Amino acid sequence: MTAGITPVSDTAAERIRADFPILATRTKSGKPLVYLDSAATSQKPRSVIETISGYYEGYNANIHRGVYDIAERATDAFEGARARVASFFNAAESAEIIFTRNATEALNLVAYSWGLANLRAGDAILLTRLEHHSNIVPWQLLAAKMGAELRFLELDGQGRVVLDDLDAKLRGVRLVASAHVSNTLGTIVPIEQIIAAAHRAGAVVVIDGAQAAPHLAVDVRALDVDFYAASGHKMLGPTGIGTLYAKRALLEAIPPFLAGGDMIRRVSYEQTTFNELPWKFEAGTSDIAGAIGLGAAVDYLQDLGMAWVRAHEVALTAYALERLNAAPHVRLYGPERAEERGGVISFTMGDIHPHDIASILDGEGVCIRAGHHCTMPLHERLGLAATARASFYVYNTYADVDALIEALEKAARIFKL
Ligand code: 7TS
Repeated sequence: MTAGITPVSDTAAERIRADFPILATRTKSGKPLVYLDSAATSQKPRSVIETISGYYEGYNANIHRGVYDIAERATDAFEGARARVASFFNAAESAEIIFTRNATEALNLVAYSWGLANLRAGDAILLTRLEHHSNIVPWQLLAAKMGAELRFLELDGQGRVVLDDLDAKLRGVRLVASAHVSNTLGTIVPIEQIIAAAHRAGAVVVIDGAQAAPHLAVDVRALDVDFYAASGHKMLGPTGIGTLYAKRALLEAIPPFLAGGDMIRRVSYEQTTFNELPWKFEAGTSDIAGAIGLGAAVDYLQDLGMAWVRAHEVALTAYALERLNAAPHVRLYGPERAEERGGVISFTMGDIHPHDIASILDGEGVCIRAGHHCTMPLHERLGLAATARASFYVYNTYADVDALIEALEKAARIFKL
C-alpha cells in the first residue's frame, strides 16, 4: 500500500477469497496464484461449483418435459435461475431473459433475428471504435448481407467515446451496438446518453455488457435499453451460459434465431408455430447446469451488493493506476480516472513484448493477459500490435496489485530497462 489510498475493502476481499477454492492453490512456479485475468473469465465461488455438482449428483434430468420428480426439480431450478437473472438486471419479467451460450451468441442472436428482419439496404449501423470482435464481426456480416453501412463513434486521447457528433452520426442509423465497458481500455461508455439519442433518432440499441454486468449495477429498465448481452463466465458463473435481455415487444416481433426442439409449439411436416417467450429463442436442450450455476453466481453477487462490487473495483483500480503510473517505463491506456473505467488496465512496458511480460509474470504466479484481447482494430488505432492487461474482480486485493508491480520490476531488470 502506498500513501493516499484508503483500504476500503481489503478485509472484505480477504473474506471473499476464502470462497474461491482456486485462490488457495499454487502455480507450477510454486508461487501463490495471483489471478489478474478476470476480464477473460472470472474464478468461481464454492457455492457455484457446489450448485452445479448438486444438480448433476441430485436431480440431473432434462427440463420442460418430464413429469417425474427430478425433471420437475431441474425445470424449477432452471426457471428459478432465469428469474434471478431477470431480477439482477431489473427486467420487467423473466420471459425477457434468453439463455445463450455467451455474450457472443447473444449478439449474434440480435444480428440474425432482428437484423435480417429489420435492416434495409442503405441503413446504417453505429458502433464505437473500442468494440470487442464479438460486437464488430456480426455487424460486418449483417451489413454485407443487407447492403448496410457501418459507422463508428470516435475515441478521445484517453479512450473515451466522443459524443459531440452523436446526433449527426445517428442520421439513417437503424441499430446502435456499443460496449458498456471496454475490455481493453476499461472505458465506461456513457450508454445512457447513447440510448436516449438513438431512440430519438428511431434506432434500436444493443449493448454488449460482457464487461459491465459483472461489475456494475445494470438496470435495463432505467436504461431503457432494447437488447443487453452478457456472459455468465465473467460474472462468477460457469462457461457455456450467457444471457440476452430484450424488450418483450421486440422478441415477439422478430423470428427465432436457431430452430429445433423446445422452441416450437406445434410442428407438422409443412409448418411450425413457435413456442412462447422466452423458449422461442432457446432451441435444443439448454445448458441446464450452466443456467443453474449462473443463478448461484447472481445470488453471490447480490449478497455482496453491486454497490460494494463497484466500490471495491474503483478502489483497487485507483491503487493500481497510481502504482503503475509510478513504475518506470510503464505506459497505460484508457481513462486516467478510476471512476471512468472498469477494473481493466492495459499497458506496455518499454519495448518488452507483452507476451514476454506475461510469461515473466507467470513465473511469479501472476496471471495477466497479453495480446490484442479481441480488439485488433482498436489496437491498430492505438498503433500497437499488443498490450499486457491486468483485470480485477471481487477477490482481488491490494496485495495482488503489489505482486503485479514486483513482478513487473523483475521483468524490467531481466530486460535491462
Ligand atoms: N464483449 C466484450 C466486451 C468482451 O470483453 C468479451 C470477451 C466478449 C464480448 C465475448 O465474450 P464471450 O463470453 O462471448 O467470449 N472478452 C474477453 C477478454 O477480454 N479476454 O478474453 C475474453
